[in-house]
Amino acid sequence: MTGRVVVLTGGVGGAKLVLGLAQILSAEKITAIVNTGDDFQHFGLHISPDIDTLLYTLSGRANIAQGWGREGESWSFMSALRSLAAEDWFQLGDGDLALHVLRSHALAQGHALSNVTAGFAAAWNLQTHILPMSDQPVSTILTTNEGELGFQDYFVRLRCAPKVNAIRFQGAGTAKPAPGVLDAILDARTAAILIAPSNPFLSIDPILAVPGIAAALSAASAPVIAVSPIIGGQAVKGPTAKLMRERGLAVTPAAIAAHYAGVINGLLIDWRDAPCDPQCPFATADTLMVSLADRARVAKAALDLAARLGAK
Ligand code: FO1
Repeated sequence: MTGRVVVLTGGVGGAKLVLGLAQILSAEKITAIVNTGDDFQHFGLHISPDIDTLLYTLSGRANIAQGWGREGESWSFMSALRSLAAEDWFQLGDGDLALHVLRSHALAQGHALSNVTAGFAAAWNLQTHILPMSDQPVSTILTTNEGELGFQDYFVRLRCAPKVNAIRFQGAGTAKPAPGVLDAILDARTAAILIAPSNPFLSIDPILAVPGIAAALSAASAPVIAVSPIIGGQAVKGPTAKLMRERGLAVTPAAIAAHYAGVINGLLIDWRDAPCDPQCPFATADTLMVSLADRARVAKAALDLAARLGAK
């Protein structure tokens, strides 16, 4: 695979696939377009969880078991916060705080999120291009049986318990793709565009909601391949299957393919869900990613499917 690869990603599942790609490609050939719908203002800090998960994962700093934050983190900030009777449902580790403080400071000075993110990546010698989907704020808002909730309230404070009736991406209408996003998608050297096995509704849909991105995916010569987030009728982690059931969808690769209809050219499904006809070109693999070798295997299987389909 000599071409460049673009991957749309959010959350821990997405970071795993990007790390897998980095095992089989030189990192500077990878451009990650990262969901920022989870971004969150907390105590005056701008937190970008999906960007930070990717920075930590690619730099070997991630707390892999936890799925977010840093390995070996300390929590004196949180214990001091609790001593002051402040809300403590959202854990901010001492090292993690450095990203949030520096990002908040830079944004307050008028720097763009994409520039701040590139600065962090450079500081940690990461060659992978990590682009937020937009430099403008786009906030995932969930309409639930417990009212309207911001993403982190739903995901962390309420542990995804509320029943979700609708999801919207506040600010998407006036947001623009961040610098480099459309160029990477439309670059003739891009051989494959992957949609990571992130939550389609909460991590990928916000990216597709940024005006111009879905159209660029359709116009790109590179095939768009999604990696199914479903394994054996379940989601590996997080509320994907619960959200599908709440939408009256079967928890199957065919439902994933239908959700991405018009955007993807192929779907990589897990062998545990076969036989299944996702009504689109597909390949089957073991998509469970536990080890680093697993991550590389899934990345390779997705690129092989892209190569099989060839340029559009
Ligand atoms: N997830 C949790 O379940 N509990 C937390 O306290 C928590 C804190 C946190 C702090 C910074 C950060 O970047 C992510 C954090 N996350 C936490 C994970 C976060 O909610 C998710 O990574 C994404 O928003 C969804 O993938």
